[in-house]
Amino acid sequence: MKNKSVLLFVLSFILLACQQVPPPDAHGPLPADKQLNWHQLEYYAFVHFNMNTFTDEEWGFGNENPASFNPSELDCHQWVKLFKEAGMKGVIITAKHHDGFCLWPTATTEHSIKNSPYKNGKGDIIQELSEACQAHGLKLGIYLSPWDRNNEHYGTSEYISIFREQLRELLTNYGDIFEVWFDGANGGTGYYGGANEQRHIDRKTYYDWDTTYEIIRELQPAACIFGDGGPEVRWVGNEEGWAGETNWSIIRKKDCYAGMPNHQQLQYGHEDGTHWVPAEVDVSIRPGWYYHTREDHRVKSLNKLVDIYYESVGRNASLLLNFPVDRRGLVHENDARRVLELAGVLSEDFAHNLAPDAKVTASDERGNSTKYSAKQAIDEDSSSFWTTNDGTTTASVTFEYTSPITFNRFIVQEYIPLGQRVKTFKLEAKVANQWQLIDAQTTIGAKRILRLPATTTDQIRFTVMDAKACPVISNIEFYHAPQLLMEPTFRRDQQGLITITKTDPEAQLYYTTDGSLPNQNSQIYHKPFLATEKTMVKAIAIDPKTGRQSPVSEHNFDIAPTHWRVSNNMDEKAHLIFDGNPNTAWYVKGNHLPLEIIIDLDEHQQISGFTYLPDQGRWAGGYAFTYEFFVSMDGEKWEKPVSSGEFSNIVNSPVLQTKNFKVTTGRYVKLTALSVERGENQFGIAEFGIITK
Ligand code: FUL
Repeated sequence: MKNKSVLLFVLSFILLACQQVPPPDAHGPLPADKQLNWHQLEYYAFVHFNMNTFTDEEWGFGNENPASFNPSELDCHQWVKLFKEAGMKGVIITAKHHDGFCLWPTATTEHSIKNSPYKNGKGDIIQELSEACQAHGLKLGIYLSPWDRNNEHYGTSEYISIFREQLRELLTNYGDIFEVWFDGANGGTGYYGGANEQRHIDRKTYYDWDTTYEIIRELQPAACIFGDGGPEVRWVGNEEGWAGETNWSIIRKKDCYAGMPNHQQLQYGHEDGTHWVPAEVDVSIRPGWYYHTREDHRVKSLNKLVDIYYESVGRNASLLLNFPVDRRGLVHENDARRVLELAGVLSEDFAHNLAPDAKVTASDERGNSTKYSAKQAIDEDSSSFWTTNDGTTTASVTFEYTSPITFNRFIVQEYIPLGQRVKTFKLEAKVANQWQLIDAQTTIGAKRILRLPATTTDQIRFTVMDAKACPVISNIEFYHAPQLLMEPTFRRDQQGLITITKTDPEAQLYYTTDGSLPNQNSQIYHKPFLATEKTMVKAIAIDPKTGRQSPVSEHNFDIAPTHWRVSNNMDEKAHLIFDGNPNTAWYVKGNHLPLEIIIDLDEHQQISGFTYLPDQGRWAGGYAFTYEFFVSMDGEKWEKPVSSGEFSNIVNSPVLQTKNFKVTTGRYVKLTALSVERGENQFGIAEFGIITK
């Protein structure tokens, strides 16, 4: 009898522990259901394909002729199949960019595909993409630029009605839309129906965004709305492909809007945020967002893409990777190959999860309930979680293995339906009977992935050191990723000495300068070599032990700037713009605009273009925006500019700017910054180069 009542007591205790311990209360701003669905996507494609593809621009002025838009082999199935194979879950397309050209036969303007030669004006690329997405099971998103440099009414309320009508068409006729993407670039010069003028708008009031959002919520209630500061998904504050290591999914909404100053704070979110507005990392696989033949060889390297993945998806953000679809209407072979290489690396990195093999114990489990035990974090079920008693903001989980494991990747996820809570955490491993710190970090959020030095151990300890409320962890994983053989990188100094660098000490470098693909039979690289003429260098790293090969990297060097000098400025640092080092910059300063540099090339050259790399510093400024470029025989007589215009999008994306023009002979060149962005009266240059015939 006595035994029976003990048993009953124990049983009811267990039952209580299992079933009746309530989960923790939610903490802080929470994600809406549609945002929770969006968090699941993690990785999806951006497609910049529109008028700029055909005019070789990044930002069209708005006066382009619809007749220019004419892809020869457009195949949305090719894009979507590739994206799917690469592991992506959706695609967002530039239905209308700043130049106003519409990829669908809208009733709102004549500036659309219906007046282009494509399918004799009967084409509809949003329809084609929507069908391809449905056929291959990807989600469709829409980029609709609020700024419209074509529309005559831009700047008035009439344009707002047109813009909303365009949105209605897009959200009504093409099935489910998962994200609506509003760009932050707004107002400025444009064609505007022939007015050719500057139009300013008040970014905070002009669009009356709340009314526009109502349309989206009515027509596509499941779609998330992207904008610089949200409302539902936010920009990450740069176009370089990274989120902050500290990255809160919450922001103080009142401080965030398109064109906000200090938009860099979007990289990190706000610990005291008032709304759930998670970050999306948008970055292009090439320097530009749009296709330019000259960038066929400038597809981001595999290691860069791997970094981008880990620094976006691995830092509590999603990754929106852009493909500049080419003039045929296809994703270019080089881009396709590279993104599949990335998929290959990721599937090798995350091939075998070592966490479920461990015996896990936690320092604290809520109400001693199995429902919230540490096991729930390694069960590969994201709806279950480990959590602690209320008031506990420091707690650990220890993983024990019967025999040592080696790991170099760590994944941890918070159960975000209850809010983002963890402020700091660390990871330790027992090595030679001592706990050793492997890494200490700040926020977690929907997903945090750490790349770590490979560690062999039979005990690992994960500790939440500080949290806003008791930690709620839905998932923990460990992996042992293979070493990645990185492609070599190049640098050439002012004298013309080319240095090739590898990251793997074991590997051997091979290279060619005749355009052929390098292999084990090519020239072995031992030390820097001289190349002062136009030279295409290709290199590969090969591990002699395993035979593993890096991807091939290549660089097209023009003539070396051996004897060049800035002739209108004696500053001793001016040579930094020719030193081949993108991380050193020089500034032309003055009391007023324009600011100019004159370069003496030492000899006459046949010049067909120039390159300008702005200061690459993270908080740099002095970006030339509108410019003129001149060529002169003697440095005294300057004719009309051989090239002029703008370095579109330079502030968001300060990548190498390339301008081509008709071949002109001269010894002196002049680059004039008519206007600069970020920093008055200073014009910053990291590198300057010319393109010879
Ligand atoms: C920027 C735009 O100005 C670029 O052209 C591009 O569309 C990028 C995704 O957003 O702000």
